Amino acid sequence: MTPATDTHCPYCALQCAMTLTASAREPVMAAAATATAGAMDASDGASIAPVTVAGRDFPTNRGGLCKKGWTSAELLRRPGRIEQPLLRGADGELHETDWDTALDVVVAGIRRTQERYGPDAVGVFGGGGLTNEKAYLLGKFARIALGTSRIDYNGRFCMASAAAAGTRAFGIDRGLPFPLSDLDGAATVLLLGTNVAETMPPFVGHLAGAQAAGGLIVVDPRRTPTARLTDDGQGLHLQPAPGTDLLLLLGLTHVVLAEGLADEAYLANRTMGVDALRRSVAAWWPERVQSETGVAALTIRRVARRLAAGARTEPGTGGTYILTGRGVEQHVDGTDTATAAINLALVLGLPGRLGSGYGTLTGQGNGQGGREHGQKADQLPGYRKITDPAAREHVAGVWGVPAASIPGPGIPAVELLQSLGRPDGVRTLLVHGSNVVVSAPNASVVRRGLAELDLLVVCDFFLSETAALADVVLPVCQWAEEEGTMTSLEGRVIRRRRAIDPPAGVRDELWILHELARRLDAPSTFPTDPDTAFEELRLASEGGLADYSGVDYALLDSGAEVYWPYPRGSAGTPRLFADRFAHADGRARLVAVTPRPSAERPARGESNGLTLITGRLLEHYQSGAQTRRVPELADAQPDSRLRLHPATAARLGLADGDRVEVVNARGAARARVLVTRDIRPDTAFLPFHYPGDETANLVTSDAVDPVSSMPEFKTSAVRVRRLEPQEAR
Ligand SMILES: Nc1nc2c(c(=O)[nH]1)N[C@H]1C(S)=C(S)[C@@H](COP(=O)(O)OP(=O)(O)OC[C@H]3O[C@@H](n4cnc5c(=O)[nH]c(N)nc54)[C@H](O)[C@@H]3O)O[C@H]1N2
Ligand SMILES: Nc1nc2c(c(=O)[nH]1)N[C@H]1C(S)=C(S)[C@@H](COP(=O)(O)OP(=O)(O)OC[C@H]3O[C@@H](n4cnc5c(=O)[nH]c(N)nc54)[C@H](O)[C@@H]3O)O[C@H]1N2
Ligand SMILES: [Mo]
Repeated sequence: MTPATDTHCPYCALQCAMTLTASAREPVMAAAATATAGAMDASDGASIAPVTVAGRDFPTNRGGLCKKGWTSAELLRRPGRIEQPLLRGADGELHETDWDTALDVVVAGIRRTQERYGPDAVGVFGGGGLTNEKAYLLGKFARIALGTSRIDYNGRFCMASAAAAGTRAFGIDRGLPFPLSDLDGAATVLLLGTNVAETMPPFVGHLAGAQAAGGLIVVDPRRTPTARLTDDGQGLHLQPAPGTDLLLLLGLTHVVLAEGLADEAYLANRTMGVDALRRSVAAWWPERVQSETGVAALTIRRVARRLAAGARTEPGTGGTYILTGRGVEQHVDGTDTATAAINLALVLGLPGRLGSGYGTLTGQGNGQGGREHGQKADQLPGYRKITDPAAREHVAGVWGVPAASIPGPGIPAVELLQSLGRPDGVRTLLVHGSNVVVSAPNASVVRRGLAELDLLVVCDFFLSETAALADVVLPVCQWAEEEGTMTSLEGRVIRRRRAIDPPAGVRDELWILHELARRLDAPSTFPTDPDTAFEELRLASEGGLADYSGVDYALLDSGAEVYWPYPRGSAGTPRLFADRFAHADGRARLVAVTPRPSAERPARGESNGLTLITGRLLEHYQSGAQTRRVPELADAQPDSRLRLHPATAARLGLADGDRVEVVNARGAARARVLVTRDIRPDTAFLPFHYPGDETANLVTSDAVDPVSSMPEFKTSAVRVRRLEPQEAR
């Protein structure tokens, strides 16, 4: 038995602590505990070391894990793992090759594209699941090994609007500016557009205090498992029409101001812009908001008073928190909606107050760290702006290159994907940690663009739907095979630990970047070991907003609680904003926002026009590239189910289990009907975890928020059409 390894879950930003135990060559025990993986793997039978997962006590998950966490080790040795580089041959198929050949093909392709079309014709698409070390070096690789500005990542689909709103209001973007366990003492928690009971199950434990106090308030067009936590007097579920949260928030802020519930001293001392804010909410009285959102005026008043009551308790006891998720952010006005939530929190005086606050729930495993260290189009490490001359000088100094050699800002993810294959667009694309064929909006455009590329290179451990289209697939280490750091949704920096050896033909992504940079005669260094990479990241981040300069592996390994900003010589920052916000004058900005119409409301006169919202199921993670390969998870949710209200199903003549197509001008996604009372009659819901003709993103819009460039995943105008038996599979 090898010793147990303490690490964290590979999936979401909660980063639940777990212990992995790998045992060498154990006898296969049929139907071994579900948390023991590998035992049932027939393909390479005896060579498989079963890895056992156990929840570990930690302030966020307190020993708990969800179904995905418990089964995560299954993926370490599934059949289908890519164990050698793959190269598309003249026959159009992918064939195994050796590393030298694969890397030479990649470098020759990059050179060809650069010579013909210039450096910006080579693009890089990163991911919020990459460790800090990999995300940092990917940004560096793009800028100085490829010399391209064309790098962005899937966090643009995920956190960009909340990040933009946080930066605009507070001057800094850390999803939760307080430790998650602070929520335990709250009497009131307003959850806007987040379904934590399915997306971060162990999070629910932190809501117990608010539930017991009758103060959990969930805003979701669906009666989700999270909304059901409010049953039996434990709180309230508000079920607005999709995309109307901004109005609801204006209404709540209106009531707080109109009823004298605002923290006027806080507004005067700690904020700017209150006069414009007052004017902007003046006309949004509750009855008017009711007619737009469907939430009763009485309820709006009740919620505003409840939020304010918590805001006026002794600091640290029975406070109020306002938290947002993708449900309110993935809209064309997502930044403004998150801003409206921040405005409400500021008017109540919550941010920076002990035991109260505002936050957004970061999604991907390293969604927080992944948006700090330079894989974003407009960014350099340490959350620096790539347009800021001082930032460029600093980072160029660390890299040992002239500042002028660092390209300027690139283009955001959706625009980058729209440019694929165009003469003036990206013609060679390197993908690290995203399955865009399934997860990007308006997916058929992305599929066409990928097919037009001169060269597509995908690093992955499975043949994801995107990797399956690649010219070169480079197999990389999985979470339990690599070392590094992740930054959780709390802004807490944690260690990812190697528990087992990767398969012999698989390489660490740092090694791949190093080898490509070397072959491209890149300046500077591309360290292959994560510790050295982190040492460089520390220096590059020093003095930036996301300053990690006081953090090192020894500190992290000591078990210390490490929250950024952590400047050298400091003790880190578990709680932000106690005395000041990050703007130069220390004040938060109230930014007046107004609703904007969306093209995705159902067309009038359309008899079965519905608003489609998309989101997540407990059992699947994102594009499903990983979880669809875990039998227990795939069996539980084998195919895409369209949630429809019974009245809507009856109107459309549809019954549970019917095969349908969800259609609009962009495309069609297939699903089976699931009739449920847990959704509004004007709304339908599809999970986005499925490939092929079940891909929900075949109908979503690639319209983006003007501030954050985040796409509108959460509202699409659709019709539903029954598939005739001969059409159904
Ligand atoms: N099981 C599982 N867990 C995950 C993930 C996963 O794929 N699967 N992904 C991780 C990642 S990257 C992320 S970003 C998080 C996302 O975590 P969440 O934000 O919790 O997830 P979603 O399901 O995308 O959206 C949340 C809710 O928003 C609601 N919603 C849709 N439209 C609206 C609207 O207009 N207004 C309001 N108020 N609500 C609306 C949906 O009904 C849905 O229940 O989850 C993380 N955890
Ligand atoms: N309709 C709709 N679409 C959505 C959303 C929605 O709510 N509705 N949500 C959006 C959101 S919030 C997000 S975050 C995106 C996520 O969607 P994607 O960006 O597609 O994320 P994943 O499915 O996690 O894809 C990650 C891929 O990278 C691989 N991978 C994992 N770790 C690593 C690594 O360390 N290195 C490399 N090279 N590969 C790795 C995995 O095997 C997988 O194939 O989807 C977005 N798309
Ligand atoms: Mo996400």
